[in-house]
Amino acid sequence: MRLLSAHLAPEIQKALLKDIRAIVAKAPLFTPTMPRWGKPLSVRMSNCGPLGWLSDKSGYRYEPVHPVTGQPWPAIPDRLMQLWQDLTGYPLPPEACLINYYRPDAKMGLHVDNDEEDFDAPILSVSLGDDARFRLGGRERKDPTQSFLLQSGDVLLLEGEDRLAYHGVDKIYPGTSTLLKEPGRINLTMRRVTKAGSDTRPEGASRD
Ligand code: MD3
Ligand code: FE
Repeated sequence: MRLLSAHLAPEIQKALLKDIRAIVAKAPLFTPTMPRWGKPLSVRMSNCGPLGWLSDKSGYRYEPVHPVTGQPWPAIPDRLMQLWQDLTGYPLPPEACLINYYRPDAKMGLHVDNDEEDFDAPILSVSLGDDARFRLGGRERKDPTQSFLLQSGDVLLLEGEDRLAYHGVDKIYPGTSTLLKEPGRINLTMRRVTKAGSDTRPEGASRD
């Protein structure tokens, strides 16, 4: 894991927030639920990009359309595409940018991100708004964990071994940032989902 503290200047954070507001106006935040029993998660979500992550009674998965509006997800903002390019150097663009919205009482339990096909691609995450206590463990749930503070403007790059590590968000510290109008936190997580552009190319097309 590479934590780039205060990577995004306040003006950039504001511009990014404006981009996210425009996305959420078209693709409203929804409340995902746990697979099978349908217990709501405390984090609300939306997405941008060709694919969006969601969770409902049928399970965790990526979908090309919003679960409520049935519309395609809005495009990933150029400045996020650029950030992916600059920081990951990965040859393929991200396909999904998950938008997590945490009110002060929201948290995210320890989990692994493994609904993607491409585990070789890194994950890039951006934090906006109030501080959060983030926990990173190992490949197994019982492995020891370490806690970090994530602050507005921080960028996290997950690659290699940490790509499949357990992680979660234990706590939001309301009132620690003035970026958002209300107490809370936004996290953006960019991911490559499919291997080598299988979604956008005709069957059997050459990649070079
Ligand atoms: C470490 N989000 O959306 S972002 C998620 O702050 C998620 O909203 C958290 O976990 C949040 O899945 C953490 C940083 C992050 C993202 C993916 C990871 C850390 C990760 C994948 C592996 C290990
Ligand atoms: Fe995660």
